[in-house]
Amino acid sequence: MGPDFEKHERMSKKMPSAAEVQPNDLDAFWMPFTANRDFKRAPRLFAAAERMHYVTADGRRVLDGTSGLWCVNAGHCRPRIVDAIRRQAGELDFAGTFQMGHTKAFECASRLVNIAPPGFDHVFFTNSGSEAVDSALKIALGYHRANGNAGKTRLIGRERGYHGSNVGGTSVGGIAANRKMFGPLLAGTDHLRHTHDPERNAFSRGQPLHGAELADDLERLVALHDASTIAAVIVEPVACSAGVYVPPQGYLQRLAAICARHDILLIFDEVITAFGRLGAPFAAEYFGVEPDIITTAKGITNGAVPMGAVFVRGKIHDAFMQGPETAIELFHGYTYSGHPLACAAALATLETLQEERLLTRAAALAPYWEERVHALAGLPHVIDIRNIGLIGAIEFEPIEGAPGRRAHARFLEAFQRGLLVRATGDVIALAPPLIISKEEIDELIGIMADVLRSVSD
Ligand code: PXG
Ligand code: PLP
Repeated sequence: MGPDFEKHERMSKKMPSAAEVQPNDLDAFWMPFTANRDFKRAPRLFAAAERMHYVTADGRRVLDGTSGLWCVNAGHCRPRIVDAIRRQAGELDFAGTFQMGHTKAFECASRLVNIAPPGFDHVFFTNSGSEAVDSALKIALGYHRANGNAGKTRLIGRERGYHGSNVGGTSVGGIAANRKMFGPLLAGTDHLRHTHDPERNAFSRGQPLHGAELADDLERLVALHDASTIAAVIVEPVACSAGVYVPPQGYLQRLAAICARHDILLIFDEVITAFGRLGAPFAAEYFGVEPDIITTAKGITNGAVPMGAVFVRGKIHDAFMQGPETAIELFHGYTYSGHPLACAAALATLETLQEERLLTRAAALAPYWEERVHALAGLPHVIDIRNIGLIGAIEFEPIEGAPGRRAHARFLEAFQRGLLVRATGDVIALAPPLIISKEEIDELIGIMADVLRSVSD
């Protein structure tokens, strides 16, 4: 045992266990998307997890109604995935993928394109959804330039869209709170109208009936900017983060047709919807739409190691492969693109998802889920309920002058009662791991109903 090891041991002995962390120790970590001061006055800390449950630092079991942050699709701490990461860490900790490689990255890419929609033959690795989005936007720009259309540079997002927190994703994102602090952001972006229409579509089950025509908003932007300046449109097939907006019937098909007509690339941001959330491996297949690029992350490794991936069609990859063979084709990438631990985790995740048929299980559960989620209609302040696949959303009438407070209060009460949900605006979003049983769905909805009855304001 060398001196380094002893030093490490001494240091680790000084580290408090999760159960010993006191509020004052919470100061250094500037938490993302969190009311830091409020959180640190009464922290909510997890110390362990298994399958459908978290265990808090003080030993309470909490049913996971959100798959962590929409990522733990196969449930927590699955042994095959844990073992694969452990083994990989001892075998090859790191190898770069710039002008070098390692076998797991190639194996992982090949396995992933096998389950991707037909035609998505190539995959570019990143470490998060945000990086996947920024990579996809750059690939779209490079694609048009390689094809002699260097003027096609404008990037179109959608109101209420979330595409991560990097500068590109924030720029095409459509959530005011995420944008307003950061100045003009990326030049040359614009946004489609969102599709939320509670007057016509409240309490829709699955895809709402009204709103396919909102896709024509892209024609408005084409008329304004001209198609020769537009590189790509990026949308989430189901817009989850800003409050769960299910696409109206026919909307995505219509958007894809307009993109094709104008040589505008269609990017589906499937960071949440890929890997089984809707009951198909990818939302593109679920909706029967053919985008040009698909961004993924989260469920790709079951949340166990950070990873993202951009899937591209052959025509896009091949457009870059025209120069001399010794020339680098895409000047873009991350130190940890295709990290060995992430690749090991992704391979083990894929095996778990396939062996347990989890990529399609949500389709079988969806009718029961829909029934149970909509049973919450009529409870106090509920103004809309939405669902698709294994996703649900309950929207509350906002308190005047205090938007978001109602959902936040219900999120806190649910946590006290042993259920993790996610509050966004005045919406509670639900997306449990795909291994959930019908009894656990009943338990989740039962706790939610108690919460909605017991919180009075
Ligand atoms: N695109 C989409 C569609 C996402 O949902 C990202 C990109 C960014 O991924 P990373 O890995 O960089 O976070 C996301 C992430 C929530 C919530 O509660 C949603 C996300 C992240 C954290 C919380 O809605 N989505
Ligand atoms: N900043 C500096 C100074 C770097 O050297 C690097 C990578 O080499 C980066 C940022 C980018 O880091 P990453 O590749 O992990 O995204």
